[in-house]
Formats: sequence, structure tokens, C-alpha cells
Amino acid sequence: MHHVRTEIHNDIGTITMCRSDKLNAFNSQLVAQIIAAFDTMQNNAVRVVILRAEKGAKVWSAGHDIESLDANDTEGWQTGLVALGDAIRNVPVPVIALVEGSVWGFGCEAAFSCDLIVAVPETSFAITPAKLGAPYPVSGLRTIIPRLGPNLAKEMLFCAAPLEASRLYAQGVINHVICSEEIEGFVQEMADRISHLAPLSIAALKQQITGITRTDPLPAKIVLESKERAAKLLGSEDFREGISALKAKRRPKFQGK
Ligand code: LCV
Repeated sequence: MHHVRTEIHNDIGTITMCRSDKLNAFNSQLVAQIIAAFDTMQNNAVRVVILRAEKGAKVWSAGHDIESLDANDTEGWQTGLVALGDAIRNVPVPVIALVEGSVWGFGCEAAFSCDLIVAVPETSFAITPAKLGAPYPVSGLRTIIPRLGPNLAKEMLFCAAPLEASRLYAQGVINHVICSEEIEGFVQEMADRISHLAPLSIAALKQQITGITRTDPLPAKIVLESKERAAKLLGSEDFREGISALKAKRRPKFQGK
């Protein structure tokens, strides 16, 4: 099953997520195909990559595929998504997220892993572990916090409510908010400009900026404690309640157990 379409034109690569029937929820195939698409881009020496959903999508990504969340697999369920973030960070060219539609859960992390974000005004972003009673990987927080700052990250994580593009633009999280009629042309122009600049210089800058904004490796104590907390949360009644409420489209009743 093809969940991704890749196009290369004038040194500009476009990766389109097209698992549209499931609103680009990240199952293992979608994640693997995006990672493979980034390899293709690198092998073809593109100068810039655009990561997007289908034109006019109502949802850019619905986040982690909840059908494939496994409460007994305390680490495996996040491995693929960590690899996706790494693929975006490690490709030595700028990645522009062209965002139409709402962005949920891990979809936010994917977008925030991109170098630049251009979104339509109707876009919203919600990071939702607290809605599910789920843990959030410490590796993901390391992507989110430098992008949002701790204050906004806390608001998004504690409230689990969609934040509009205008709010994130005002905070400098989104680079540009452009109406749906103009967003493709705008992003193409931006990509075209980047594609004519010096690629070695841009690759070095991307690597330096990533190096400065990520602390590597994470302190072992934080990793260990996070794993222990994740195991507890995934085994909790609240997590089971969160998942069944999401599937039934009802409000969860959390007991703190
Ligand atoms: C599998 C789906 C999904 C989905 N998985 O359309 O960051 S964390 O910690 O939260 C992390 C664990 C995470 O990322 O969790 C997932 C967070 N995502 C969400 O909370 C969003 C879940 N989705 C929704 O609330 C709704 O689907 C929205 C509001 C996005 C769109 O609603 P709408 O009524 O337009 P449907 O719900 O009917 O969805 C269309 C199809 O996509 C599937 C859904 O099951 C349905 O499939 P069927 O047509 O086969 O029934 N789908 C949606 N989200 N995360 N599958």
C-alpha cells in the first residue's frame, strides 16, 4: 500500500502523505515510507524538501495510529516515530512543512521536527497525551520544547487543546501563515530560493543549529525515569479509558489510576 508520494522537480523534493482514509495517522508503514522517501531525496541530491498532506487536506496528520498502540510494548510504540524525527533532522537540506488541516499528537512532533513551517490560517495543532492518559517520549519533548519554549509547551501538553496557527505564528513557532489559495506558490518560491543558494553552507548551518538546540545524549537518569513512568502509564486504567473514549468519540473519565 502506498501511503506516500514523492516528486522531484528542479532540485526541490516533495513528500506527500496520502494515507487520507485514516487522516495520515502514523502507522508503521506510513512512517517507514516517509523515512524511505527522505533517503530517496538525499540520493537524488535535492536542495530542499517539502513535507505535506494532500492539497486541501482537512487533517495534516491525526497523530499516532491508535489502532497500533500497544500498551505492552513500552518502547517499541515510539521507536518508529523517533526515527521519523531523526530522518527529518538528519537530511542535510531544509525541510519545509506545508501544513493544511489540523495536526494532532505525534503529527505535531513531525511538523515541529521540520526546519520551517508554513501553514494556512485554519490549521490548528494539539499535542494530546493527557487526553489519552498516555506517556510522552522524552525524545519527543526534546523536539517540542526547543521549538515552543517551555511555557507554550506546557500549555499545549497540559491543556491538550488545539492551538490556532495565528497563536503559534505570534510565538514564532510557525514561520508564515498563508491563505490556502496562495500557500503552494509561497512554499514553492521559498523552496526555489533555497535551492539556488549554496547547499554545503546550508547543510553546515542545519547541522550546527540542530547541534545547538539538542542536548545529546540525554541524561541517563531522565531516560530511565521516563521509561519507568511510561510503563506505569501504559499499564494504567486511565490509558485504557483514554483509548476507548477516543475510539468511541466520547469524553474520557479519568480516575488517576
Ligand atoms: C487511527 C484514526 C486516527 C488515529 N489513529 O474523522 O501525542 S499523543 O501522546 O497523543 C500520541 C499517542 C498520539 O499521537 O495519539 C493520537 C492523537 N490523535 C488524536 O487525538 C486525533 C484522533 N482523531 C480525531 O479526533 C478525529 O479523527 C479528527 C478530529 C482528527 C477528525 O474527525 P473526523 O470526524 O473528520 P473520523 O474521526 O471519522 O476519522 C476518519 C478515519 O480516520 C481514522 C478514524 O478511525 C476513521 O477511520 P474509519 O473511517 O475507518 O472509521 N482515524 C482518525 N484518527 N489517530 N485512525
